[in-house]
Amino acid sequence: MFLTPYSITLPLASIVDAILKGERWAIAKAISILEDDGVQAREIVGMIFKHSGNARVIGVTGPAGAGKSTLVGKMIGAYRARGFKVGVLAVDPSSSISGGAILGDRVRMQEHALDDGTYIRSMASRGASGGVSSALRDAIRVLDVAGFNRIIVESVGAGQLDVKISSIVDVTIVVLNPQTGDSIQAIKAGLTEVGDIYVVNKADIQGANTLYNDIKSLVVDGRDAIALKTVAVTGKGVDELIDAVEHTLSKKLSNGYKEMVRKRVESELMDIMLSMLSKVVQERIKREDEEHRIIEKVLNKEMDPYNAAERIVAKVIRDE
Ligand SMILES: Nc1nc2c(ncn2[C@@H]2O[C@H](COP(=O)(O)OP(=O)(O)OP(=O)(O)O)[C@@H](O)[C@H]2O)c(=O)[nH]1
Ligand SMILES: [Mg+2]
Repeated sequence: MFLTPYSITLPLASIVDAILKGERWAIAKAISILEDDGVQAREIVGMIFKHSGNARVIGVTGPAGAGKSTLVGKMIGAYRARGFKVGVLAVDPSSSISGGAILGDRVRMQEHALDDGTYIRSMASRGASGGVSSALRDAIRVLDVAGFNRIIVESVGAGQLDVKISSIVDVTIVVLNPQTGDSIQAIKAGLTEVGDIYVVNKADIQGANTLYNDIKSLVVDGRDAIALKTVAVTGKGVDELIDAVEHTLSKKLSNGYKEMVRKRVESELMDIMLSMLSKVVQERIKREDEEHRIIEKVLNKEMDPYNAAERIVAKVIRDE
């Protein structure tokens, strides 16, 4: 069935068998392979894809230091108490610079590290040529087929990624805190449209009520969203948060879910196609330069950049 050499196919197939049995070593191995983004990654996806689609995925995003990891740690406990198996993927934009954030997340979530119904993993947002979105979508699939029925994705709201997350997950939680003027930050970072649930964390700190009221009036009112207050360090408000997530999930499932999933598939295909095309175009521009000195022609003003680009695109389309 697989056209790859036997020596590669066999271990992958046994990794996939082990994933389907929920074995942790296999999950870890598979996600590492996905991060490397080679042929093996595609083969794994090919083998698990038909089994996927059972888990519900919850995105937790928001500015750095808002308390996302602490909150996710408490959410794990609350979901475990309700009998769910919980997978956590922490997408970590800073890990290419230092391992500090990963370590911090592990510490905050470590009380669950030995629990069989919990799997926690940090993913670097660098690397994969399809961008973090593809590796993340596939890592979610791995946890999904391994039997985790609630998967939480933590990402720092540091730009594009947080907005993208909302097109990958089922429910998006935006976490803000009163320490850093977060209502303005949220508005600036484009977080006002992506959230289903807005959490004002650190409700034990002065300014939480003001932020909560601002978020309610600026972001939530008039939209189909929920605002909540939590104290992640103590777990206060976390049960209400889980209730809100589950309420939002069942509402979405009964109304417009098919359309949402359809859009999600479309956006995944776009990501994959653009990444494939980008490789083709990169190779092509190299070849055009070698064969026709195309870059030099633009440099020498023999051709304008649009003309040059158009010529290359035309050749790519005609597959010359
Ligand atoms: N007072 C108070 N501090 C909190 C609360 N929740 C989290 N913190 C503290 O806020 C700091 C940041 O918490 P994290 O959970 O690491 O925040 P984060 O949003 O995951 O941070 P990044 O992943 O770095 O963006 C830690 O020192 C926490 O102990 C809370 O409810 N109240
Ligand atoms: Mg964190």
